[in-house]
Amino acid sequence: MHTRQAFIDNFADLPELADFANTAHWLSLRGWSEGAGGNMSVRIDRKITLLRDIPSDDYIQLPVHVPFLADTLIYLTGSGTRTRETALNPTQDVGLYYIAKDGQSYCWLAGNSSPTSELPAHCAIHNALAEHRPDDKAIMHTHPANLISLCHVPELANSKAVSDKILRLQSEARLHLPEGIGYVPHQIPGSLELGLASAKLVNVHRLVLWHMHGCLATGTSLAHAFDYMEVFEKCARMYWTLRAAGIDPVGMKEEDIVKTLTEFGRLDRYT
Ligand code: 2HA
Ligand code: ZN
Repeated sequence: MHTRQAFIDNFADLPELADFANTAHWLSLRGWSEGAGGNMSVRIDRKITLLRDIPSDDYIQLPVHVPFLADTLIYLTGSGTRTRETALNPTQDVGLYYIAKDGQSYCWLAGNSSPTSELPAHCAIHNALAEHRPDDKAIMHTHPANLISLCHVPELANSKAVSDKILRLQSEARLHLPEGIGYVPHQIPGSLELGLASAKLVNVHRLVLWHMHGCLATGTSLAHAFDYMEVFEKCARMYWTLRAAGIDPVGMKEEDIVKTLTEFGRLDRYT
């Protein structure tokens, strides 16, 4: 819990906190974010009135330059926070941060003041989203068992293979995720390298699977990011159910996928 004096007085009323609470509730129900696993952030570019000027000493240098986040605000879950508690008390677990005009430093404004160790990674990914897919303002990272299990199949441990195999198992999956799933080979959890590798992939991919770790989803809100995660997780669950029944599923025919994407005008996003 923070003991510092917040820079805004209406933190509890900000609308994004409901998105955090609701999504944390569902992450917890799904069992995807065990313990303090996972983290979430939301970027906002509207202006917020501060109670006073931010002292220059309050700024903390970022290890990455994020010019597309200059002068924006980011909500981020705190280090060690548990989704099952964030759902009940978002003002305690979520912090609000300001990214300076130079895009090289940040400072805390309100709420939880010990950000997840993945703050630089989240900033790097938001920077890529702000540049390439500005409507997508939410990032959710979590550890769904059926998705992590896919990384244990060597021939599925890359973007093309996992997308082709898993998103074929249900007729609307590829419609939600025409570009397929991005894949980041092993990186140290919480590292900037993991964030930078993900930032490169979110240019096109809504979902990025982290080798033997978990998955990152992006969306216009946390609820939308959760939707994409659910689609992928459902297909992975079907995959494991079929494998357990002794079936190695072939899934939809290529021509049926192409027909479906054509019908919905999304073939140009299919790679
Ligand atoms: O503990 O999941 O990847 C939060 C995480 C880090
Ligand atoms: Zn994680």
